[in-house]
Amino acid sequence: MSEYEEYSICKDAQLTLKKAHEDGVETAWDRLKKQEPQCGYCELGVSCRICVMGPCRIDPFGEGPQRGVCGADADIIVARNLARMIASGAASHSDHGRDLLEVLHKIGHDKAPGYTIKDPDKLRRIAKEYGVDPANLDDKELAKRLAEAMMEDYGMKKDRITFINRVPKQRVELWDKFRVTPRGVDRETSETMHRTHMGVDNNYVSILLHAVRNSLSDGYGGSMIGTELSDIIFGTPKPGMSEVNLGVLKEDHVNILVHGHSPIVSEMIGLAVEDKGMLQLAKEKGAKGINLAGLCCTGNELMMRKKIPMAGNHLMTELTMVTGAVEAIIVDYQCIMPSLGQVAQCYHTKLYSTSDKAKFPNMEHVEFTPENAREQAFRIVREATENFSRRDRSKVYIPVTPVKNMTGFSVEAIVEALGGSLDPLIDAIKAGKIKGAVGVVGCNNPKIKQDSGHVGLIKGLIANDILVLTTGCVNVAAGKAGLQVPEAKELAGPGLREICGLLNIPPSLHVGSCVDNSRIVAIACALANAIGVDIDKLPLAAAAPEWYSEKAATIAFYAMASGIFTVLGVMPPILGSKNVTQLATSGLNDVFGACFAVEPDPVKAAGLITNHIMEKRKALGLPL
Ligand code: SF4
Ligand code: MSK
Repeated sequence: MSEYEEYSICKDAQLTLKKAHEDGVETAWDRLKKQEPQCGYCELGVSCRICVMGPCRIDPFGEGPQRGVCGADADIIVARNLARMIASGAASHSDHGRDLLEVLHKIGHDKAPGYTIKDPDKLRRIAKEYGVDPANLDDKELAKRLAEAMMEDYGMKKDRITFINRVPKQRVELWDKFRVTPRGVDRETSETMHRTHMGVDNNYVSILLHAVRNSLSDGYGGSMIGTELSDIIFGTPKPGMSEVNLGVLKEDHVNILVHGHSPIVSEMIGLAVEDKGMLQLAKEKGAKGINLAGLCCTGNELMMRKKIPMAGNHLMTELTMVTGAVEAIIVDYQCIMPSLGQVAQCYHTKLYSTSDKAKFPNMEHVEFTPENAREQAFRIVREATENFSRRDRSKVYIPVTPVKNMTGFSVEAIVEALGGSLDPLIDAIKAGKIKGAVGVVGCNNPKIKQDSGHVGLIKGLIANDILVLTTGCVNVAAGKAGLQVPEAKELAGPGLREICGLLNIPPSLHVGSCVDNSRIVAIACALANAIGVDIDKLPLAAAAPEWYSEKAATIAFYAMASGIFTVLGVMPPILGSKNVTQLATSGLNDVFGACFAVEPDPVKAAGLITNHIMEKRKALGLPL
């Protein structure tokens, strides 16, 4: 096995990594090696630098200090660190949602040229959920009123956020009982920061319960608002075919990549690359056209709605430039490695940051606002196209051809594919043709062979007749492995194969970006409501086999608190506290009817999840 086969299961990653080393480019894998051994205290979660009486560390072997200078023990320190991770994840998703809210509000005020309401029916449906009567209001007025109603969810005007109304009654009663029902999107994050300040909450259980509330303010608040508004403004996704891997780059085209999470910037870039004047300019520069492709979750947003191909997931972002065929990468925020500028120094790629809150070394900053987005997009696309002349054609290396990937499975699209209601899915689950469903979500992490966790787990699940829903970086992994095309039904068990054949869908469905995990919990709520049970009674699970990000920790928490058993492939930094570890891996079951497991081996993880699903089926009296 070559060194590169140890890093990734993907041919495009292996081959471009080899070239990266030949070109003298350093990647995340190289930097991980230089970091090793990583700090054991931090890995266990027992280091604290919350105040400057510290930094403090607890000796995990019991011989050295057992309390920080303030007196905090391992339980308090681990719980506070974990809660702060969750607050950061919730803040990231929710701030992304807020940016969309701002665009919606500005559409209502005619201050966002280029942005429109692409799904007016959904605007009306969501307005009703928010108690705004759409009758006699045009789209613009309604956009304004809905935006204002949603803004209240961010503050503390209400006693609970609005989308809690989607959650089964039994679950909300449980949340109310344990006082974890989220009140305001920003309020819960702010309270986490307050509680974890020195000298505030020093009970590890109540710190973690609030962390649950904070995560729910993301899943049913910021993320859910982000998803629904993206659909309203950019269109609700419908199924269709696209492509994945580095082969989506075109040797004879100007290649432009968009990277990050928000569709606000990429939507305008998408318009600019189709402009006739730009295409003319590309031809003058010797290119056949302009090719737009995505990375990470901005890529997922574009793929879901416009079927624009994806060049890669998290660990592919540096490697795209090694092809020598990328004229520009335009980033918004989240999961963008600060190393990109360093890699770009070795090639001709131009990098642009676009958000006031996300600037990077060796990247040009071209700030986008709802008012100027169209103009700025044209400026960047023009510069990228002109940059084609600087490409050294002798160095271009696109090592693979693209693989097909079916995409676009929004909740609405799934319901439509099922003929207008979730009943056929429920019937298939009841009959045992589909044993259950699992959200496989999250990132790449160089500590795990790239995409091996995702692909191994999905193959194991579908073979056991378990339907998979993917978001985030998993989509690219599953797509490259050929798991997200209708033909992949051949890898599924007999029941799932039959259903996929009838509906002409893959056994692993792409439901969107990281904020779109809210689609998965929305489906779980709808299933539970239709059957008349709480979510924890359903044969469902979630997994994040290669997670790295604080946002993934938040997603895992809101999945668990919704009653969904969640398996992580990478250990969170909690082992330094026996109490917190016990609570996370079993104690939470008594509260939420779900807890966490950590299992890096995807085959074993598939086994754990299958057993869990079978237990849930047995409890419901369904055939095994
Ligand atoms: Fe040390 Fe306590 Fe300050 Fe943390 S909060 S750094 S444990 S003194
Ligand atoms: S982009 S959060 S690396 S899934 Fe959403 Fe991928 Fe994880 Fe970022």
